[in-house]
Formats: sequence, C-alpha cells, structure tokens
Amino acid sequence: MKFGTSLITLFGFCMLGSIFFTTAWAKTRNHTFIVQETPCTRLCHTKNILTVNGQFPGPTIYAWKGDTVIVKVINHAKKNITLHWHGVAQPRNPWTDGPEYITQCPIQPGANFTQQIQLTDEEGTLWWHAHKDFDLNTVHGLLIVYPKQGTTYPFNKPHKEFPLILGEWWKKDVNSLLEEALQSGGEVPASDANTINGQPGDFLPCSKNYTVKVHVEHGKSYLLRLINAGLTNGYFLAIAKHNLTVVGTDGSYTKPYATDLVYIAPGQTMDVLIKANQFQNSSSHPRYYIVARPYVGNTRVDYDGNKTTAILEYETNYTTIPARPLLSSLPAIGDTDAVAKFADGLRSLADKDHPIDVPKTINEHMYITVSINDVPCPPNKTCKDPLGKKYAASLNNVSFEFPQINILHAYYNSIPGVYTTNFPDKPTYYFNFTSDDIPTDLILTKKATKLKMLNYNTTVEIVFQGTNIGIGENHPMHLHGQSFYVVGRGTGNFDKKKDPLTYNLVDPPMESTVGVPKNGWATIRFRAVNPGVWYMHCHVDRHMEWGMDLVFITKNGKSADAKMLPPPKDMPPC
Ligand SMILES: *[C@@H]1O[C@H](CO)[C@@H](O)[C@H](O)[C@H]1NC(C)=O
Ligand SMILES: *[C@@H]1O[C@H](CO)[C@@H](O)[C@H](O)[C@H]1NC(C)=O
Ligand SMILES: *[C@@H]1O[C@H](CO)[C@@H](O)[C@H](O)[C@H]1NC(C)=O
Ligand SMILES: *[C@@H]1O[C@H](CO)[C@@H](O)[C@H](O)[C@H]1NC(C)=O
Ligand SMILES: *[C@@H]1O[C@H](CO)[C@@H](O)[C@H](O)[C@H]1NC(C)=O
Ligand SMILES: *[C@@H]1O[C@H](CO)[C@@H](O)[C@H](O)[C@H]1NC(C)=O
Ligand SMILES: *[C@@H]1O[C@H](CO)[C@@H](O)[C@H](O)[C@H]1NC(C)=O
Ligand SMILES: *[C@@H]1O[C@H](CO)[C@@H](O)[C@H](O)[C@H]1NC(C)=O
Ligand SMILES: *[C@@H]1O[C@H](CO)[C@@H](O)[C@H](O)[C@H]1NC(C)=O
Ligand SMILES: *[C@@H]1O[C@H](CO)[C@@H](O)[C@H](O)[C@H]1NC(C)=O
Ligand SMILES: *[C@@H]1O[C@H](CO)[C@@H](O)[C@H](O)[C@H]1NC(C)=O
Ligand SMILES: [Cu+2]
Repeated sequence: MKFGTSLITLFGFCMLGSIFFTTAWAKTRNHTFIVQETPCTRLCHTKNILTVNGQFPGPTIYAWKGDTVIVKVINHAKKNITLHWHGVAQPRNPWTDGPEYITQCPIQPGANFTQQIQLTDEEGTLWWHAHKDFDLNTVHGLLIVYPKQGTTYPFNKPHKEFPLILGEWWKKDVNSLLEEALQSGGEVPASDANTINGQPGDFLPCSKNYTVKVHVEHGKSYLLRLINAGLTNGYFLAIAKHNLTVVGTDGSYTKPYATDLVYIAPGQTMDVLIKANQFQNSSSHPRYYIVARPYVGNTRVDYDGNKTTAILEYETNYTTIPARPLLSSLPAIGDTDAVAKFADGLRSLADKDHPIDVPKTINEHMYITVSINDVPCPPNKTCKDPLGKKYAASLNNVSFEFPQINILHAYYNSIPGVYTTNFPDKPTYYFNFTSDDIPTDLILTKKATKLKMLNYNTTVEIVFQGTNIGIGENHPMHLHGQSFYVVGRGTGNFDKKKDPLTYNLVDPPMESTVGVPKNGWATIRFRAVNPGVWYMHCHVDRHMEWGMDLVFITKNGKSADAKMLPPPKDMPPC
C-alpha cells in the first residue's frame, strides 16, 4: 500500500475521459454537513430523526481516486455527534477518523469540526456514518470513489448507477432504546422494518406509495452501489430474473462474480452490475422486485414483512402496468450455509492494474475469540438479560471499556492511566469454543481498556474464532485505518495445522469488514503501514456498545512519511 503519492491541487480540474489530460490532477472537494434533528414523515410513524442536511439517507459524496475531501461538520443537533468515513484508510491521519473516545471527543451541540478525508488506494463504493451510540441508524450516506482521471473501470462502463442502501427502521427513538438496554442490561428490541434507501417498500402497507424505483432500459447495464447500514441485520438480496455480477467490495475490485443473490454483512459495501436483459417485447414483464431479507444466525421470527423491496422498472410505452412485480425467493433467515457459499466466491481482481500484496510471512499472530457474554448485575439493581445479569461482549474475554478521554489524545500526549497495552494475542483459556454445551461459568467477562501495539510495517494475521458462549452469531468485524485480505474461513474450531492449508494467498478479497461465521472462524492478514490509533469492532452496533472492540496503535516508522500527522487545530475538546 502506498500513501502520499497522489498529487493534490486546489486548482486541479476534472476532465474525466479526456485524452488530453492523462495526468491525475487530484482535486479537493469541499462539503458542509449540518447534523440536525429533522421531522421524518414518509414512514408509518412520524418522528424526529437525526440527519445530515435534512436528508435521509444522507448526501452522497462523489470523489475520484486520490482526491481530498474536506467536510465541515456542524452540529446543530441537541446531542454530541461524530462522523466516520468508512473504509477510507486515512493515511497518517487518525485525527479525523471519527469514532467517539477512540480518536476524538464528540462534536458538541453548536460546535463544528472540519474533517479531512484523504483518498489513496480506495476505489468503488464506500460510505460515511455517525460513530456514536445508534446515530448511524439515520446518519449515513454513500462515498463514491470513481477511477481517477485517465483510467477506467475494470469492466464496461455502466449506463447508469443506482444506490441501494440497506438499513433498519424503529418506530421508537433508537438512542432511547439503546440507553434503556444499556441501563437494564437487556436486549435492544429488533427493528420494526428493514429498508432500501430509507423505505421498507410495498410489503408493508404504510410505505407503499414511496417504494423506491430503479428505472432501466432494455439492453443497458447498471451499477448498483450497495451498502449495509443496518445496526443488526445482514441481508440477502436478489432481483427477480436478473443475474447479479459482483465487481467490488469495500472499496476494492473483485473478479467479476456472477451470482443469483448477494449477501452483505452490516458495514460492508458491494458493487454489483446488472444487465437489463428482460422485457424484450410487450408480452414480457416490465417490473421486478429488488428484494432483501435479513440474515440472523439464530432463530428469530421470519415473515414477509421482514422483507424490504424496491422495484426495477423497465421503460415502457404502455400506460397500464401489471399490478405486481415479479419476486424471486431468498434463503431463509437463518441460512448460514448460503452466507458461506456467497462469501467463498469473492476474489480480488488482482490484475496488472490492480496488483495485490498478501503478506506471506507473518510477524504478529493473533487468535481472537469473539463472544457474547454477561457482566454481573450491579448490587440492588434488577438486570434484564436471561440470566438476570447484563449483556456484554468480548474479544479474547476482554470486554472493551470506553475511556472518558479519547485514546488518540492520550497516546499522542503520553497521558498515563487511560489504557493498558496488554491485549492478549491468544485466548487465556481453551475449550470447545463452538460447543452446543458450554459451561455456564464461562459466560462472564470483564471490562477493561486493553490495546494492541503494532510496530510500523509489521505483518499481522488475525484468526477470529466465533464462539457459542452466550449465543453463536455472525459477527462482522470492521477495521479502521486499513483494509485486509480475507485469506480463509470455515466452520467450528480453527485447526491450526489443517486450516492454514486451505488459505487463499493468491487472490483473496480485500475488505474492511469480515463476517466471522456463526460458530466458525475467519482469517485476515494485513501489513501495518498506517501509523495511528485504529479501532476494530463488530459492526452490529449493540455488540460494539457491549465491548466487542479492540484498539490497535500502529507506531511511527523511521522515515518522515511514516509518522502520524499532528492534530488539526479545531479538534473537538472533551
Ligand atoms: C476548501 O476548504 C479548505 C479548508 O476549509 C479551504 O482552505 C479551501 O479554500 C476550500 N476550497 C474551496 C474551493 O472552497
Ligand atoms: C465553528 O466553530 C468556531 C469555533 O467555535 C466558530 O468560530 C465558527 O463560527 C463556527 N462555524 C460555524 C459555521 O458554525
Ligand atoms: C397512497 O396514495 C393513495 C393515492 O394517492 C392515497 O389514497 C393513500 O392514502 C396513500 N397512502 C398512504 C399510506 O400514504
Ligand atoms: C443467469 O446466469 C445463468 C448462468 O450463467 C444463465 O444460465 C441464465 O440464463 C442467466 N439468466 C439471466 C436472466 O440472464
Ligand atoms: C421480523 O419481523 C418481526 C415482527 O416485526 C420481528 O419480531 C422480527 O424481529 C423481525 N426479524 C428481523 C430479523 O428483522
Ligand atoms: C416507445 O415508443 C417510441 C416511439 O414509438 C420508440 O422509439 C421507443 O423505442 C419505445 N420504447 C419502448 C421501451 O418500447
Ligand atoms: C442494597 O440494599 C440493601 C438493603 O436494601 C442496603 O442495605 C444496601 O446499602 C444497598 N446497597 C447499595 C449499594 O445500594
Ligand atoms: C465441539 O462441539 C461441537 C458442537 O457441539 C461438536 O460437534 C464437536 O464435536 C466438539 N468438538 C470436540 C473436539 O469435542
Ligand atoms: C473470562 O473472564 C471471566 C472474569 O475474569 C472469568 O470468570 C471467565 O471464566 C473467563 N472466561 C473465559 C472463557 O476465559
Ligand atoms: C516493510 O517490510 C518489507 C519486508 O517485510 C520491506 O520489503 C519494505 O521495504 C518495508 N516497507 C517500509 C515502508 O518500510
Ligand atoms: C458530550 O461530550 C462532552 C465532551 O466529551 C462530555 O463532557 C459530555 O458529557 C457529553 N454529553 C453527553 C450527554 O454525553
Ligand atoms: Cu457482533
């Protein structure tokens, strides 16, 4: 990964495809994001939601590879907020990465913070979202990175592109639900609906009139930019009678992967091509459902209302259109095999123009258990998880405790007592992690702020081991500060002799969120070349709040361009 190679000029100009300008004049693109409470009326229950610039989903940022995006974030809301640029490496600049109390203190009501987003190797679909409490639920949007001027997509240029932002909707205020759950120790209630671009679609009566439509013309191809902005659910997605070709994920290209359904975990992005090859004549059907259904690893209620729909509609000259679009079937809500089958088809493009560099020798081996746990109920309180305790979550049995001042600030200014650097590289206790019958005393965990230090340019391998402590579930682990290669995954307990033999070190997909299979394992590799403080956490938001988190500190390297930048002058104070 190379940083700092892009040429930045405020006076660069954008002449996409021009044969006269082959030099990439990366540009600076300025935006103002005003976070505010906004009445939302297009869903069953009118309520105030937190938005950026009054939009839900939020505004799209358009950029070209290597650009610098500057976003002035102004907080006109009544609560503290932070914003994160998901999947952007932010070379040497963790200061504007966003997660609350990890790299910054929140932007308080009335305050503002100008965040710089330096694009380097990322290309494709990324996104931005709030990184505090459950604000992400309504504060999110696309960040599209086009190929830099003078270069093209590694596939035929699509006629048009459409966003498909998957999400969840609660009738009640989500942050109050989170607050209640954290107080009582119990669960956050499941969402009331799943959404595409903010709309549940016409399987739910209240939003019928606002179902999202994607208009296509026969014979043309389209790029769908998918993100999963859900707080809880993964999604299967399909379009009746249309094949999907995945060409990218998490801001890097994949080998074209033809499939009839996509699985997207919370936090992930997917670039998907479709060919509008139906509706050849008046006797064929002009309307097709784009349908998504949640995947949750454990049994939950499943009914049609859980499905969210949009409609792919062909341009037609007929005034009457059939009442019902065609619908394809999707795997059941608990179909863990379908998730694995989809994930196994993802491969890095790995061609001459998109080379990859998978670490072959590893300096830091980590084996990390991923668990849902309990912490004891405070004295004289009633707690609401099934054992009368409080829900918690952990990595290697350390349940992350958020500090009161931000870790980056403490690290940069050598403030002691905020964290320790003794996060264990291995589980402290080995047992059958994925057993159906785990001794109940193993459910307890302990809160602490333990970090992992990495030397600059060290190679890291992490084997995430899902466990059945509490409950087995698919955990989408997301790393800030750089992407990683997903070299393997499997079911049950990781076998350190046999399983590494199955690793793909030739063309593994590069991602920034990996779904760790329910009661299974996943292995990632990366080279720590981005000095700074970088958060890693489950993108199921309540798991993150419960402690399924780890903070890496990548130390400075020797050369000047291997050192962290100084903080911006307007860093929000605590
Ligand atoms: C963009 O924002 C930066 C930093 O706030 C400022 O220095 C620059 O003048 C702005 N550029 C434009 C074109 O507005
Ligand atoms: C941003 O904050 C600074 C410092 O408090 C203040 O001077 C400035 O007016 C604010 N700008 C906006 C647009 O709110
Ligand atoms: C949907 O639109 C129809 C026709 O305009 C209207 O009669 C109906 O009340 C609307 N339904 C909702 C839930 O907004
Ligand atoms: C989808 O792909 C399969 C396998 O390549 C092919 O047989 C089928 O005709 C395609 N369907 C459509 C609607 O393009
Ligand atoms: C499906 O909808 C039902 C009823 O609203 C709800 O109880 C359940 O949790 C939903 N499941 C998911 C995965 O959204
Ligand atoms: C609609 O009619 C126009 C004029 O006859 C024709 O050019 C066009 O191809 C038709 N479009 C479709 C989708 O049939
Ligand atoms: C808990 O309740 C008992 C008896 O009701 C009381 O004596 C004790 O002080 C309480 N402890 C705390 C920590 O509030
Ligand atoms: C671990 O537990 C699983 C599920 O109960 C079981 O299938 C497997 O055989 C166990 N492994 C060992 C080594 O006991
Ligand atoms: C995790 O730590 C807690 C508290 O120290 C302990 O009770 C529990 O047995 C540990 N669990 C595992 C799986 O190591
Ligand atoms: C990182 O280490 C590799 C050897 O593992 C070396 O080839 C490379 O030059 C180093 N890069 C930097 C930036 O130090
Ligand atoms: C907002 O942030 C400030 C600074 O970190 C903190 O002191 C305050 O308690 C926060 N407010 C709330 C309601 O969390
Ligand atoms: Cu999780």
